[in-house]
Amino acid sequence: TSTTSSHVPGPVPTVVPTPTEYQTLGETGHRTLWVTFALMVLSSGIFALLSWNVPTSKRLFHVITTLITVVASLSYFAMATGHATTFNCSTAWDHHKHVPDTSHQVCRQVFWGRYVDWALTTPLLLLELCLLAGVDGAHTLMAIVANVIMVLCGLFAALGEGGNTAQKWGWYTIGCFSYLFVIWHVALHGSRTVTAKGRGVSRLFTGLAVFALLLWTAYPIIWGIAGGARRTNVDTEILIYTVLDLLAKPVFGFWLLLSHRAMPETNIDLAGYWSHGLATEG
Ligand code: RET
Repeated sequence: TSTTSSHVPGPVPTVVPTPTEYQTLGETGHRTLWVTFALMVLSSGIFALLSWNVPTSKRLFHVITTLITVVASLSYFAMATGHATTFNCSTAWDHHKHVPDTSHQVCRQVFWGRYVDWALTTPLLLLELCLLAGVDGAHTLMAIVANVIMVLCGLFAALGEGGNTAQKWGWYTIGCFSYLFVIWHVALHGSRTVTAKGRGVSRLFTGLAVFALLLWTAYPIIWGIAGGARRTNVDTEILIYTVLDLLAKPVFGFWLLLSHRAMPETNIDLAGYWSHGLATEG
């Protein structure tokens, strides 16, 4: 009387579904996205109008500034209509005991459209600062590429494994190093070259650069608290980024364009480059 164990009925394994908590935007966040979209469109229109009586050869700053808010308008339109967003799910985290909380998982809404926006607009903002200060092409290019790497690191951190993983905080750390490289390049080379442009341009550059430095530094801090550690809700995250985006794009843009208009020495002669490209040496 031998029985084969494979025929002995055993307990049927039951799969207990892990409850999921969705962290998604609410009515406030949704409205904020639409209002920001409207303000970005309005700013783009005003920036375009400001170049009305300016000859094309002197419109460089107008063109770049307008492009920045146009890109932001597109990104906010996408986010407000529910595009450019996904959910990043992971086991919950117990903030008191500092251990994973396996009782449920958390799926948080991530707006990856922001990173597309930043990847295009932050290089343009840097380009404006570098052009204003007269930073050479080599250092401008390095700052811009490091800046794109910084934004991509943020995107990988946001879309990679959720929870408190080495992957997420690893990407974040690499992004922060890239950011330090950007600051170092623009501040060091900008402050060196701008002095040749006189006191007026120096003061304008210093004002804009310090304003940008303070604002930009807030982004990785907010990212760490909201997107990274998930300690704020999605609506609060949207509100804070909106305030920062409005200061970093339209307010920065108005400051630059209105000062530029009053200061002929900020004009940059790109006429030859525009029409003929760069000449060879010798
Ligand atoms: C991330 C995460 C990775 C580390 C660092 C970041 C910095 C982001 C910055 C964004 C600036 C955005 C601006 C938008 C303009 O409207 C990507 C958050 C350092 C500096 C100025």
